[in-house]
Amino acid sequence: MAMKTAPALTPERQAFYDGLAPDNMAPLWERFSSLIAPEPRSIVRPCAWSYAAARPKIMRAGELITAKEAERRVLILENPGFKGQSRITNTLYAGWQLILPGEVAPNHRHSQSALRFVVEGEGAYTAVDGERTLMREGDFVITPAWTWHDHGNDSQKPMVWLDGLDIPIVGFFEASFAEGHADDRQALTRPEGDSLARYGSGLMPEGYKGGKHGRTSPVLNYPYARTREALARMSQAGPPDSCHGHRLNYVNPETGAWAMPTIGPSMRLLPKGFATELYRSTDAQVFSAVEGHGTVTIGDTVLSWQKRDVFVVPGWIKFSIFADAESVLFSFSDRPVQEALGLWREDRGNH
Ligand code: 1HN
Repeated sequence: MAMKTAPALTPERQAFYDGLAPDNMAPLWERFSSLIAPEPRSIVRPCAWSYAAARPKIMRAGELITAKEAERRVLILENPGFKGQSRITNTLYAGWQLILPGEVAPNHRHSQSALRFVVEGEGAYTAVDGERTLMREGDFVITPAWTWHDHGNDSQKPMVWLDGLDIPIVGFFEASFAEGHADDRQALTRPEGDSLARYGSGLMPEGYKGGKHGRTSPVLNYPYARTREALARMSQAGPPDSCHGHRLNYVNPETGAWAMPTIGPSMRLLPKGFATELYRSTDAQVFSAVEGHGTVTIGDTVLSWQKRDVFVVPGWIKFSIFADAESVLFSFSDRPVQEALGLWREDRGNH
């Protein structure tokens, strides 16, 4: 049953309400329905960003400012439902970051957790907590909260990756701390590939108690080659899920839970010609296409996407993704937070 609508507004009542405002009080019964929605109605708008269209602007940014001067040279992907607020969804930030050959993005740390999803280039690095990883297209890389991190590009080609951060979540709690470092590049204490070997190989070091980065995965880089291989084998072994295709979530190998406490990353493979069944969940999802091309229908909106494009599906609106060619899509959302708070819901459309 629908809940009550607001009671009638009489002049007497209005005068009473006006008299409450200076005392920093207000009548709940006037606001009830806007405070407690019967079901989610997201402010997030369905939206797509074409990488081909954006690339000249990303490269122009590279002519206008260095990574060092900018601290991070990023074009923010801003949802039109949140103009001026640097959000791609209600709870998450995203942007395309460029690092040119020879550049360094200086060492710093902050309370916000970050993910990097590599869109173009090969051989630039990010260093986190004493370990450097050389990145390739499709790699998923984690910067846990409050870890020192710097980026650099010793390759011959530009690199662009999609940043995903929990900035609005940390902002909601007014819990942001950040600091820079005297040295642009951090000291390296472990060889490349160390965290993947130790924690990301279905093995764990003897005596390791876990929690190196709190609830965040100790694996720095989940290389695309491995993820792609897993998806290929999964797709050969059985049919796709009707709503998700062949989908694998990135997890923390210590716990089996999401790889990050605030951001839930996934990768899915959709066979050529496959259309996902109508589905909705309370988390708005940000997608980055790695391979293939197709469309996504979100309510009444149809958006086209191809390799490297980003699109956003708001929470609790039915959507279907269609793949014109065999496609691989990376995605992330705030689902771990919703799950931790007991808020997450999904609806597979068939009930
Ligand atoms: C940040 O530290 C990075 O480390 C990227 O690459 C984007 C956006 C806002 C605040 C900090 C990075 C960021 C950021």
